[in-house]
Amino acid sequence: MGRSSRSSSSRWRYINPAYYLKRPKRLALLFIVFVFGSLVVWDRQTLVREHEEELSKLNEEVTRLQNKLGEFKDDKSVTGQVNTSGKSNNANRKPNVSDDPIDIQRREKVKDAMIHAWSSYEKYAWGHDELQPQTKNGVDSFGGLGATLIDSLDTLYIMGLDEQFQRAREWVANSLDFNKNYDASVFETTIRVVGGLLSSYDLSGDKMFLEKAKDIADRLLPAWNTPSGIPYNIINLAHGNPHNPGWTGGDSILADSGTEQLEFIALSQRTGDPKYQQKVEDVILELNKTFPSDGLLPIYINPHRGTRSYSTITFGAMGDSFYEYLLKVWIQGNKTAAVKHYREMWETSMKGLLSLVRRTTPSNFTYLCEKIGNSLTDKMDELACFAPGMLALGSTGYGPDEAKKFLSLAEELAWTCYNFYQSTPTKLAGENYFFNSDQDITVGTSWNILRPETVESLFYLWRITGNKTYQEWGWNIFQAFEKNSRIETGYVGLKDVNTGVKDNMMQSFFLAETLKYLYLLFSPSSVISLDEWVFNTEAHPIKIITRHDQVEKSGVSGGQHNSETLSRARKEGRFSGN
Ligand code: DMJ
Repeated sequence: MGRSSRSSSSRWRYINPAYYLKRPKRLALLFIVFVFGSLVVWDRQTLVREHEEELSKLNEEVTRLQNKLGEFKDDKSVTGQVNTSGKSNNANRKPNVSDDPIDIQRREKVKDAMIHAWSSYEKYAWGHDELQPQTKNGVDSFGGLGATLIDSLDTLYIMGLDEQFQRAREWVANSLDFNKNYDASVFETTIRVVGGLLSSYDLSGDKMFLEKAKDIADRLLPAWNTPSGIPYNIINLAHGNPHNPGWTGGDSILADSGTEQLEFIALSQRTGDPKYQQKVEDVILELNKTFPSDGLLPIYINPHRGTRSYSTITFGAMGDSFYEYLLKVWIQGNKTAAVKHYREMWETSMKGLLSLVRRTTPSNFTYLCEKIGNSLTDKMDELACFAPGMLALGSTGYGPDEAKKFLSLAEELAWTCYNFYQSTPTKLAGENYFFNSDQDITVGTSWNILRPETVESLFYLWRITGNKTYQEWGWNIFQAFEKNSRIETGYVGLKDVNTGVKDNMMQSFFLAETLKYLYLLFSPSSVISLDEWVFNTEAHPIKIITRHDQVEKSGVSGGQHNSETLSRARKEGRFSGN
């Protein structure tokens, strides 16, 4: 007993600091053991991390090689991964008649980028809205609807990433739940979720996607129940209660209210239920009642009175896609009389756009001003860089002289947008630019969040002019993303395009839009042909379905007859999914 207590007390002395203070050699020994131990642990952790990274790279490589093998087996002479027939993924690939070897190489690189972005999302943020690559976690910036997953579906499909598409499809079928007590943005949910699901349906023919699109659209629909028909911009997905954000002073935002037409018209066409189309077309009819002679609307509209509030006019944030959809609904409607008023409104707005065009000194860069009241601001958002693409796409509907004028304006604006990228040390564009006399372009807000607008325009210009310069510009932008934004665990934006300091967010539109437009920039024009498909503002291709031209023949124009036309067409069975 006495012995054991002595021996235990002698063991305790080893944890008494005084013991070591009297014995410096033992203290030194203890320190060396501690340092050595820490090194061993640290080294093991580094090895594990390196091993994990190596493994993830190997996995990506395996997926890439598997895909290559799949393509090779399917058809040695085809280029596109896309199936535009709406049946199975590997059917109906277009022959590789005029495919350039450099294009093939480049789109493989873009596909590798998609595999890297997607694998990172799968690994660290599966089912969440977006991946934060630096901290390796998911965040639910859109209410937990799997925004990146849904936004990526059609890109995966077009690139022929079949296994990834199937895994994502299973998640949508089994885990996607819209019954969320969450105040969702009607605009963001429509362009990403409704658009992504409809596009997946059009590409794959899988009815499950259509059912899901209908489910979420039904939850959004009460937002249009306002006295003017201009929708509220926020709605709770589980409980309804539509309203506008506090910071707009009760107003609805122009882009948020006029960028649901493509998706909801497509939904009516595919379900045979006119209610979706009716709601969104009424918005345009309401705006058309008092449409100004320059076709430019301020960003705030009162949903009760349908009137415009004193606010900025812009082709950038909060205005942009309203103008885009005027043109695209006309294209979606087969340019028939039933959609003539969309084209007319768009052409009016393009007259307004011309009034905002200015040129810099000394280099003569063309840009679009913003306007409030009668005064112009020499500022342009990168977001407005969708406009060159829109002008190129719309130019084909004009007579020869006007077409030439608008195409040439599109080319000038695209050159400016490309220089938004080229003018910074990282070769990535900032969020907006100012144009001061004798200084050409100066970056304002200097972050870059992986936005797509410039490559989107380069894609349209390449398709419409066939000028390879646009491919070169797109390739340079892609390389700048690879250099500055690619990290081991995905892609991130930059907090500052001057310093290259990175942020911690992989935006879902990087996979939906930026990488898709880049991939298509290096693909033959038969892959998602612009004659058969129209892209929504989140780059989700929607199949163009023939609108009945009976309205055209009777000389009646205007959407007020569309619901009648639609239900007649439904009875005649002309609105099937594909
Ligand atoms: C996307 O969500 C859409 O392109 C939208 O129209 C504008 N903003 C982002 C991309 O920048």
